[in-house]
Amino acid sequence: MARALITGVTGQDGLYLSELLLSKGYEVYGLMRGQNNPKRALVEAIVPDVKILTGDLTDLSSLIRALEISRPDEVYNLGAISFVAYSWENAALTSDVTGRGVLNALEAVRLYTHDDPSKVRFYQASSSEMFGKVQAVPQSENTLLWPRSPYGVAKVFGHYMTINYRESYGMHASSGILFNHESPRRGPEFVTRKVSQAVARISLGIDDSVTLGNLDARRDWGFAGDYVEAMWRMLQQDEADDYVISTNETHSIRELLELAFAEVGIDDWAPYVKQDPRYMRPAEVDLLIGDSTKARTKLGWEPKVHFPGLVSMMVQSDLAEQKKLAGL
Ligand code: NAP
Ligand code: F7E
Repeated sequence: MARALITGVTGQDGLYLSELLLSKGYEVYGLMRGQNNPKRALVEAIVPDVKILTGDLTDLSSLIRALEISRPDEVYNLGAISFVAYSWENAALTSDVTGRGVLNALEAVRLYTHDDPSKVRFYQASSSEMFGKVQAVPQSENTLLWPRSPYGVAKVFGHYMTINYRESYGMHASSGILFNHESPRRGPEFVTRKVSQAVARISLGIDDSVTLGNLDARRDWGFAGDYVEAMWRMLQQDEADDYVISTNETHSIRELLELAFAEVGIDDWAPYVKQDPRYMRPAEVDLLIGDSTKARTKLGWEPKVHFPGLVSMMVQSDLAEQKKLAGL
């Protein structure tokens, strides 16, 4: 039975990846931080077969301990402070967790496998935020990185450190440069979920508006369930490498609003949407659109869910959840 250790198991991707690996017969260990993590119950409810270990990406010895207990064939490093807006307000903490945490995870694997670092395969959750002020359209593995936030800068550090450990120690370390991916499990602080939740509440008469920031930003949005499949496929390759994972389509926040409100029968969303500078960012990533040709060719991966289906899935899920909460 193959064994996997996932950091960030309480997050959106950690849950989908746990489900995928369990369905493939893996023994799955999940690293969880904190002495009484409020998301523990969620993990236990959704993926009860995951074995939970405590540890923190800022604590090297906790990572080594987790490796010693789980003895994994594959490590998926999904743990991070992942909210871009928050990263300006907590830049040092974001650098420690999202950046230096990757070095800790790589170093833990190197120390744990001192005789042969290639015996544990390693996945790093890199991000399209590394492209920031984009230097090419669309963005591929060869596009120059120009991060625009402390989060993006920390991800660039982790990305190059992963490549460096591969080149220095022969580690089977791959980096997935994933574009935005969403789902009903997305945190409510991210724009897609903020909109799907608000639309559900507005259509049920619970709220009358939603307040957002920049409506003109464009993102390449895919479905998280599809993207974790790409992570797994990367670690099944003979050679470790870096791959862009994207739908190769871009849409604006305005298009997101149009589709989300249309899902509940509202054609004109404008009366329900307010804007507030507090949701604007000090430096914006205006346009992201990926070129995932390499992943499609080498990994045989492609997204199954496209933007309209994703928005519909999220709004319908929030409608069901909000109805339940309101006792409707
Ligand atoms: P998420 O829902 O925000 O999950 C982040 C996870 O990291 C949570 O389980 C969180 O645990 C954990 N974490 C935070 N600080 C930690 C620490 N100090 N030590 C150990 N774990 C810690 O993020 P996601 O959307 O699933 O994304 C997974 C990974 O992919 C992240 O690295 C993210 O940056 C990256 N990524 C995401 C996207 C996307 O569009 N979703 C795109 C590209 C890359 P708590 O629950 O305890 O906070
Ligand atoms: O913002 C605009 C905002 O917070 C998307 C993370 O998973 O994907 C995610 O980062 C866009 C931005 O995601 C609001 O200015 C407008 O242009 O949903 P988001 P993100 O910043 O793209 C990347 C790939 C990651 O790696 C990250 O971990 O939406 N926007 N109004 C807003 N965004 C938010 N959150 N809230 C608003 O009210």
